[in-house]
Amino acid sequence: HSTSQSHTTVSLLSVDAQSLQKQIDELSTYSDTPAPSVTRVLYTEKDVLARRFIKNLMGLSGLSVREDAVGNIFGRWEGYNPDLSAVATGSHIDAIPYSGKYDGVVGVLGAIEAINVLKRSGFKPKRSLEVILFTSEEPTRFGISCLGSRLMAGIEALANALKTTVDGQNVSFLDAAGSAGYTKHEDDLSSVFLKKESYSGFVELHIEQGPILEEEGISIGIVTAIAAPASIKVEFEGNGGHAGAVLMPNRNDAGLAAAELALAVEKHVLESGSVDTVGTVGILELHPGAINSIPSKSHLEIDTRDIDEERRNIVIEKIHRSAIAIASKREVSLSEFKIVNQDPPALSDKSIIEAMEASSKELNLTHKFMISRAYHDSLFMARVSPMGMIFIPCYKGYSHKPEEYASIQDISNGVKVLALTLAKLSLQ
Ligand code: HGY
Ligand code: MN
Ligand code: MN
Ligand code: MN
Repeated sequence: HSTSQSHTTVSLLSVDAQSLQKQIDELSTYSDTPAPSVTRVLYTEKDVLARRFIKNLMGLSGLSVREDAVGNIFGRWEGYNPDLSAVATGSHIDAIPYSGKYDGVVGVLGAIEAINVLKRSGFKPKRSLEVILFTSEEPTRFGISCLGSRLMAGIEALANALKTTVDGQNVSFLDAAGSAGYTKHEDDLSSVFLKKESYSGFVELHIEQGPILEEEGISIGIVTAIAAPASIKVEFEGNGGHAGAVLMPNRNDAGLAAAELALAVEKHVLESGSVDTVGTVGILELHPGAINSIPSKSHLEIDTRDIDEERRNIVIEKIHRSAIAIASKREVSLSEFKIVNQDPPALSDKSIIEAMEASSKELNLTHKFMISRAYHDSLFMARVSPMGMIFIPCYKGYSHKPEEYASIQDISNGVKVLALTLAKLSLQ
């Protein structure tokens, strides 16, 4: 294996853009909502169809496919030094309700195409290369984000919690996993934990989900850090009652308590002192949900993030104090205040940043360092392997909505940077 291997000639890197676009389009049809939206939730029938589609493509690319107990899927290209820890890449294909067809997908289909690009160029990997389809990155079904990569990172608390976790229809995680062909047995969950040194590097290709690259006309984002995400579940309970008969002084309206807390979230975020602090109440449900019945129960789910972990934690503290204050003022009970996750940020690894930057330069692609405000499976892979992320522009930064779009040209640029970065890391 002469050193010429180490200079994968850039000119030999050719992306089959037409097939890649066709694959993106076909994958988007495995959806529970009509085009152009995509809804694909963990372990549902559409998710299983999409997994089959990806496993088939991995096979066509000559990758050997394995799946772990919860459905993380690995496609491996054996290197000529197979005992060395492998280099991995990958992302997710689950999609939140009424979202788009590029979030996550670009990093799975693009990763398989990056393997094809390297094979077509005659490249031979020293360290094996693996494409990972993380079983679910979105929190949609069980309220747990990055479920597959959190488990791979060896988080015991999650393995325990999953033994009793149920979804909104009271289906247990293990029954749902079993229905999709994965484990039904709780003691299999720890088998998902990655062995130490499994990977010498992990790189994820993803759309930016922000407007910067498109606005500045830059082709590639080199991610230096991923912001710190947190999510909170809150419930208020009051006496409810007849919307006509109960006079205002006699009410303890759980719905108004929720509304007031939602505005308090906005207030605490805005007073953080930084534009990098964000807060969202994306779920707000009222029970019984009848126009003429005073809400006796309300359920909110709060997402708050910041690139500064301390500043984010102060916001969580303030939200908690407001929830208690609102409950006592309105004489409702705060029946639940549960911090579902409160994760630290992750930093990309210096050597991986260098490999991504060198690859962008060799490909003559404009690039810039930036942080990721969205979280990704990379946030947890960073706990078990040096991590890096490659961003490509997306239309007006739109994401988590059907108007999400990335051009096949931008996707192809990202695939080439990924391919060249994987080649460099594989030969290290
Ligand atoms: O919400 C996120 O940051 C990710 O796109 N699921
Ligand atoms: Mn997403
Ligand atoms: Mn994503
Ligand atoms: Mn009535």
